[in-house]
Amino acid sequence: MSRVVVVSNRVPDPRTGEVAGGLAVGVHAALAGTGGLWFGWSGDEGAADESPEVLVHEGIRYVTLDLSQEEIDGYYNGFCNNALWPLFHYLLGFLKYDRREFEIYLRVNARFARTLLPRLQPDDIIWVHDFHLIPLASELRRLGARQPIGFFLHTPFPDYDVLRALPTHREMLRGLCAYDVIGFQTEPDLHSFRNCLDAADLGTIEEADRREPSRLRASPCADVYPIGIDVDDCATRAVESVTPRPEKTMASFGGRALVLGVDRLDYSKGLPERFQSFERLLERYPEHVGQLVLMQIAPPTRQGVRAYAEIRETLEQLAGNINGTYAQMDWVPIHYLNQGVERARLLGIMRSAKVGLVTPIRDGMNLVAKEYVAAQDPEDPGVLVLSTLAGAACELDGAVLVNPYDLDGVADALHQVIEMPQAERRRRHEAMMQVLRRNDVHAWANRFLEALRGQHVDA
Ligand code: ADQ
Repeated sequence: MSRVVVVSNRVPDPRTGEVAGGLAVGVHAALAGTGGLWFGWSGDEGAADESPEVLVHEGIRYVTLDLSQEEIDGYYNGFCNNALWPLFHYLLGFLKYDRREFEIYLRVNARFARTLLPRLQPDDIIWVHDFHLIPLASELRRLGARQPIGFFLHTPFPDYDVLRALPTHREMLRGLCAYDVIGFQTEPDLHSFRNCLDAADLGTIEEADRREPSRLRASPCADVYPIGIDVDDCATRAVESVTPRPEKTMASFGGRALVLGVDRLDYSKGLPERFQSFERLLERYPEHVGQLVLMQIAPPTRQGVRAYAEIRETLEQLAGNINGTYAQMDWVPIHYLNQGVERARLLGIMRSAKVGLVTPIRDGMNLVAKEYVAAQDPEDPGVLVLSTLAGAACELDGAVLVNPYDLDGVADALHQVIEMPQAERRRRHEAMMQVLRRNDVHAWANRFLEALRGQHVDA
């Protein structure tokens, strides 16, 4: 079977033991099966001309590059996180475009291609992840790579009227069209992509094709591949870790019902609106005052980007104000933790929470929603309150769906689910578990790789 080569912005360090997150789990299984290669940024700063570090761990070859400070600023903090991230999340108010950063983004992609090319074997299949690496396929093709190259976008893909706010949107679309297979999280993302191709009228792609000696194509094979989780792993870890630690956590809340939010600290996750909705709940349904605790776990990320420092400040102020207004001697409404939590412990806390509150204002999928469901006790499950603007809402119709901008609507939903009868909670949970098992992370990776293998010239 062809070797799988995965390329992603960051590559996890296998020496730390923990393979975090859904992407890493799915990709890891696919790589382990074929003695694969995982290529990307080490996460460290270093001279741009240094050769990559190679580490072989359990049959997988990890090849990582350092980036120079200029590259980190221009490519990662700059074009990726100041332009593409807000653009793809429909949040144009956060969009910052700088032509120099775009050029550095292209340069980093070209450097990735040059470093990767000599390490490729003719019958490899190459799976590229996320918006950081959109131009990688065309760079590899320019250098003569003929292997099938696939791309999976973890974020949403925006409608054309949003996409065209980016001055270089045509270059980005052209970059995507150099892939053989493109995967999106949901049908609406795929639909937007197709509309964008039509609207941008990329006839010029074909011209480019004729000039390229390689196999650039005008219409890549695009489809929906919703990312999933390792359901049994989540459930097992949740059960194992629920005693004794989260019991202690619960004891510290005096046995009160827990409403739980778990997110990277990111402005797309709807955290200020979430805190305000909780405040609205206490205002409009005073019977919950002193009875419910909102625990929000949100470790800081992308600290080199200004908007992330700002969201952190906003949240600290909001939590302070709400706690200041409502706190009692032995109770504070919002327990806000600005830190990561070890995975097993996190799943244990999820299992102890009566409500999983997942209300991004835009999200490609949202794995926390899926992990929360998998972590529940099937006999007495908690309820997932989920934003209609998360990709996960396309699959998890057993959740109570809310619009995160509608603070009263979220407050009403919280009030409703706290009293939800056990039979209804079980029915909803069972329906969602069926979806999670059908579309788990292994099914996701296998389906994508199968499509990619089908593109092999000799297949
Ligand atoms: P993210 O935006 O990072 O991912 P998400 O899908 O929720 O969002 O995945 C986060 C992962 O990190 C989850 O596995 C979660 O358990 C973990 N995590 C979050 N907060 C944590 C904390 N405080 N401590 C420890 N672990 C924590 C991007 C896209 C998503 C898409 C994924 C996968 O933005 O829409 O679902 O990729 O495709």
